[in-house]
Amino acid sequence: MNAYLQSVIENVKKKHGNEPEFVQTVEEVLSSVGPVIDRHPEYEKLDLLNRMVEPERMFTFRVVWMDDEGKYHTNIGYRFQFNGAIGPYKGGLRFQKNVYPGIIKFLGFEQVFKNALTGLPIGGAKGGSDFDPAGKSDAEIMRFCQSFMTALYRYIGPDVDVPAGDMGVGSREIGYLYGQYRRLKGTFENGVLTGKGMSYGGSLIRPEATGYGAVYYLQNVLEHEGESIKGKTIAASGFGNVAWGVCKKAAQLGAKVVTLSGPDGYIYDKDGVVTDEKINYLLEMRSSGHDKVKDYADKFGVEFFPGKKPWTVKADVVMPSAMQNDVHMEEAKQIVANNIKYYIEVANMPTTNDALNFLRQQKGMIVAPSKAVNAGGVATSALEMAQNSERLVWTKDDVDEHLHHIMNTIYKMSVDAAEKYDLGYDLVAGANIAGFERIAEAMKEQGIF
Ligand code: 2IT
Repeated sequence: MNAYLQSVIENVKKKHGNEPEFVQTVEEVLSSVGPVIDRHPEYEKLDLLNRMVEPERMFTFRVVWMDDEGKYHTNIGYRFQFNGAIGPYKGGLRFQKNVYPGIIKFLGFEQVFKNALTGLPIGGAKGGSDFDPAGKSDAEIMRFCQSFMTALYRYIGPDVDVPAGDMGVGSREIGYLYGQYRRLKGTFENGVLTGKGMSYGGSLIRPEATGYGAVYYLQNVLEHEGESIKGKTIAASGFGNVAWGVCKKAAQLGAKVVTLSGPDGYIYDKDGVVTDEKINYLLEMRSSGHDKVKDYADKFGVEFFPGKKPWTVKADVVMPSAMQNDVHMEEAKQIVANNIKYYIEVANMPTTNDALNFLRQQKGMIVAPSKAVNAGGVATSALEMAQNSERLVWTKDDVDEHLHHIMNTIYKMSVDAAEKYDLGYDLVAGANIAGFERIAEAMKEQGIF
């Protein structure tokens, strides 16, 4: 490996030993870009790699809120504005009790490359809080969001930094966050947040976009292999917004998702999550706050496997759509043993690096990386920003067509980038390189920063 590259990775390992998720994503991304560094010696002169692994700005803030009993609680809020070279910082907020700087940093770093890969003018950021939404009342969620935004509003804006949702932050939270932003600023700047409700500037298809985009990407992969999506079975994990969108688009195209998972285990539905009733029930399960996928098994009379993940199930396609590090080495071996040809990451960093490398080495297996596969979500957020600044609303078909086109382009850019550096058909390296090239050029042209 290129010596400069190696030294940057070593530095990150030394400096961030207590943030393993961040080290993991830096190693994953940078291990792809050696050929680019070799071809562009000026990148080392400009020390681009050390600059890229250091967020432009990151800050924490105190978020104090009162529960329904009048008790005070104190959480930490985060916003890491990682890289703004190609557009305003853009990325979600995650509210989850395990949030700490290493999680926000890994998500922020991934977001930079993902956003660049969309071809749209959006920089990368991430934020959130260690606030645990489980079991909180609506009023508690509202007070928390108001307090969070009171601390954050000075540092964001439609041309500065545009947060959105992630785990634990959906349209309800975005609504409360935006209400507080508007109250504090006294302006209707709704381009400051994406994932909004339709009544105040949200975009049609944004809720579905991550899952829809993932399935459009899968279609590109299947087409490359001369196969059709019709009749394919998909083993997915998770049962949140992303898995929901995957189920919905897969069903529309004649494929079926046969597994879903939660912290309590997984369900196997041999008929697939294909009817409107089943697909809509996922939304109910999510908003109930139970966080249990067993509810699905109880309602539809399918099998439930407590405490297990769905990676032993035989299917045509695997789509991990839950969270980071969902598939480890043991599970990757199981997936290979089951002769699964398509490994399509959907959640952010769902695979450990050793498992990912193992899967990539399998002959005949196609591995697609999440930063390309799930980029339809943030891309549609950028379409929401465009609609807000144009002060108009696009039709559902308009947004869906744009999304579809963007996903095809992301796929093609990834394939082309890998070919450009003689790496063959490598969707993982291609995605990293295509994103990297765009950011590197923008940083180079903008001078020292
Ligand atoms: O991981 C992601 O890309 C998101 N959570 C969506 C970010 C966004 O700004 O829509």
